[in-house]
Amino acid sequence: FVGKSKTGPGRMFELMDGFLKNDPGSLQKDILHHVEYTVARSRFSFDDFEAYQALAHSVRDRLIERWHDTQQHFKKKDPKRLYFLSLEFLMGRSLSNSVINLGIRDQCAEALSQLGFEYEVLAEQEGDAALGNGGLARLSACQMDSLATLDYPAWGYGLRYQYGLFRQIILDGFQYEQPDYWLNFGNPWEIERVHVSYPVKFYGSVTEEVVNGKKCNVWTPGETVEAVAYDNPIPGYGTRNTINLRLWAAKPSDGYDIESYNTGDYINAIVNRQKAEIISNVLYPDDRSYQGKELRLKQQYFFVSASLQDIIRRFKDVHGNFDDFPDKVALQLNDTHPSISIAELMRVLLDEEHLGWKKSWNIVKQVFSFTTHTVLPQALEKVPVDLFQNVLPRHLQIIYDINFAFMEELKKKIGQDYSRLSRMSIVEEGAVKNIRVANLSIVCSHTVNGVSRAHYELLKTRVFKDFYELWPEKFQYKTNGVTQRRWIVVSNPSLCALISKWLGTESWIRDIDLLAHLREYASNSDLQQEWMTVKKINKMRLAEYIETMSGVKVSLDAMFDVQVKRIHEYKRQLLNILGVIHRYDCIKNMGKDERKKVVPRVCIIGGKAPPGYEIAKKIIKLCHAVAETINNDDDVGDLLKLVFIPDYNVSVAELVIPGSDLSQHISTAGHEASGTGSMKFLMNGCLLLATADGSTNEIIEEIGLENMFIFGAKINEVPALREKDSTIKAPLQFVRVVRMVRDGYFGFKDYFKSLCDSVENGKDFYLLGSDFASYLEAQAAADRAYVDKTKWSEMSILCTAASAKFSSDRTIEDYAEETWGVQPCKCPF
Ligand code: GFP
Ligand code: GFP
Repeated sequence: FVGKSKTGPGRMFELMDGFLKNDPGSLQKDILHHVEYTVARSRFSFDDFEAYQALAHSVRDRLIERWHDTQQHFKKKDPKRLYFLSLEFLMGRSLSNSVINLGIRDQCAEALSQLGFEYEVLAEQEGDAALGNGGLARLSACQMDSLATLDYPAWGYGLRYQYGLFRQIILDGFQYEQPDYWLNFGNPWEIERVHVSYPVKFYGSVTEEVVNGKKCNVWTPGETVEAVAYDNPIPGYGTRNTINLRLWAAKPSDGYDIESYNTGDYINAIVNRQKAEIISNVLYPDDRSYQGKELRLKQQYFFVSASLQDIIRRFKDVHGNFDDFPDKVALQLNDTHPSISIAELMRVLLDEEHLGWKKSWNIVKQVFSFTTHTVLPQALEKVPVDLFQNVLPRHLQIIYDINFAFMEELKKKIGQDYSRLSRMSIVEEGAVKNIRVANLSIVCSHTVNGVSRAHYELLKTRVFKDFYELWPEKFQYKTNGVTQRRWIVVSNPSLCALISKWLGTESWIRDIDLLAHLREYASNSDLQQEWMTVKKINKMRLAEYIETMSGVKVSLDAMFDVQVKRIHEYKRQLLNILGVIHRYDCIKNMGKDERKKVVPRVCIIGGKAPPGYEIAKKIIKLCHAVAETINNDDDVGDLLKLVFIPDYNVSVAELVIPGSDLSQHISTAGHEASGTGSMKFLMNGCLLLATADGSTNEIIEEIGLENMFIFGAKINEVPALREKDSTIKAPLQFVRVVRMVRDGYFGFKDYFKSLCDSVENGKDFYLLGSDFASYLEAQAAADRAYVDKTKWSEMSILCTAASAKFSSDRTIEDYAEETWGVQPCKCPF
């Protein structure tokens, strides 16, 4: 291994005698080295956290080696690269995932045990990197893992928020938000790149000037902020390829502000500069309506401007002109959040590269692909024109020009249908004029993707119907997937070992289709027994956690029934809680003999409510109030428990999901674009109780209705049900349980009134009432199935076998082939 120069750094590599070794002895030496020189502690006295830091740095060294080789290899081969632009990445912990993907977990454990430390204990020292809200952000993280594993020449780009998603604290059953200053104790998984930084400009004005005899628009910005790169190596599994997630942090620009300094206001000049850092300070909690927020627009532009400067710089390092740009660059827009990059690329090509409108537009329309993650109209971002004009005046001009050309083209096709023209326009007219970011993304992208087949159908027939009729060829879908590395190998090691034993290979970790072979053994009683033993171990882990967090002791014989996800009315945690109240009410009214037949349940709910979402917060409080009553009722005992798991995040999910028997995915049909939680539960052999919404429809095809508990209105039935007054259809049981809440059975009568109102008196938009009876039937079917242990274990095995389709490896291969046009580029060992 020889570098460029015999006297320069290349010589150093030669002296290093190749790569770092991965045997326990070498790892131990490295850990001690980092204890002494990185953590600066004595090698004779360091605690768990310091040992974790030293271990993390030893692993990071190995990541960096691979990362270097991968980047060099990509440089040499110059393949078409995929750039994944996303405002959110929910990475969780890095240590556990890295040691698995590098194949050094057991060696690390051995090295540590000789030093007197336990690997599992150290892994718990790491905090989560929670740079995202929910499904969308965790999907980005899963997709990065698949991109690396499948050797795609990909980069992720995003923002390095100083504060991740808020921490949820529960006091007296109410949610409180606490800032998550996740960088407090340093972050060994990132590499600060002081030399990789770009100026990002805001505000100012645009003037028309003549440059070299040509009329040009010249933007004179009013503020410049520096974007500094922080690189996060993402290792693939079973490959040397290690790709990069580059996150930008805002720093004050180095430029000299003569005016402020001349006026003598030195201190204020510095304080003002510091304000630049605000841009990358905080992640917006998902309240699904960002309208009018200047900081959010600045965050979006900040990260795409820096990313595009970096991407164009890398391209220009090798290419003399832009002709090959679309053959070398694919830009993926993860939802509308990075869509301002369309106008930014146009601006760079027009104003800085002077390619002219036609040529620039021709490039732009070939490089962007857009994936939308929602069906909710209120979640489609709009930016007030006034705000745009102030923050990004030149970009607004460009968007107007794009829209003008689009409207002209459209008129030629559809004539003077003004209502359709106005619906499709990128500019929304009205009391407040807005830019419709989704329309901009569709007009300028070559491909628009949905995240499940059902989502795609809704995009075609409802959300983007006008656009689909105009450009049917643009629309595709890639059903979401999750990575089996994180969701089985890391989070459920016992199940991982069992699967490998029965399949006779570990290859399924890379080649997920092999998992389907588990079907062949689903009815084998030996496997069933081992399978249920693994489940029990995981349930024990979860039960211990529940006791620590909530003080509630739960029985391992009970069915663990889980719903964990962001709290939202459409996800219907309220339906779940009302179902629990019904179960409680039934038990209370039973005789002794009848009670003997009850299947014991532990109902587990977890998730964060967006800080400004009042109803979601009331749902959390209701859950606690009901739990308080049930869990303290000796009459009920182990037959029913309700627990709320606070501060749900990726590492909590890694504990909860393997220990679940049943999980609920019960959104009102037509509201969940895909859903990915269900896939993680499926992989872990957990049965699903669900509505036929989002990707569940495809899960049904893989596993069969007989192995699931499906209930409720179908997507196409929902609009008609809403037309009718849904309360008319609500069954008596529903009226009764809502009445219990209204009447103060669980206390807080006045506080819960608006929650009850939201599902009664003709206001039950999410159809809890009309789905209630079939929900209870599905729950009863789950109880019956749980009693037959043999049947239940067979169904559980079939769930894992059926999860093969829902690996993000499949999703990424489909994107690479059908949307991005990128090929694997494998770095040699
Ligand atoms: C990348 C990395 C650099 C690294 C080079 C060469 O550069 O840090 O030195 O690869 O390995 F970011 P670009 O692809 O950004 O040019
Ligand atoms: C959103 C959608 C989900 C979808 C994910 C990933 O998740 O249906 O599965 O994106 O595509 F709502 P949340 O961010 O809302 O959790």
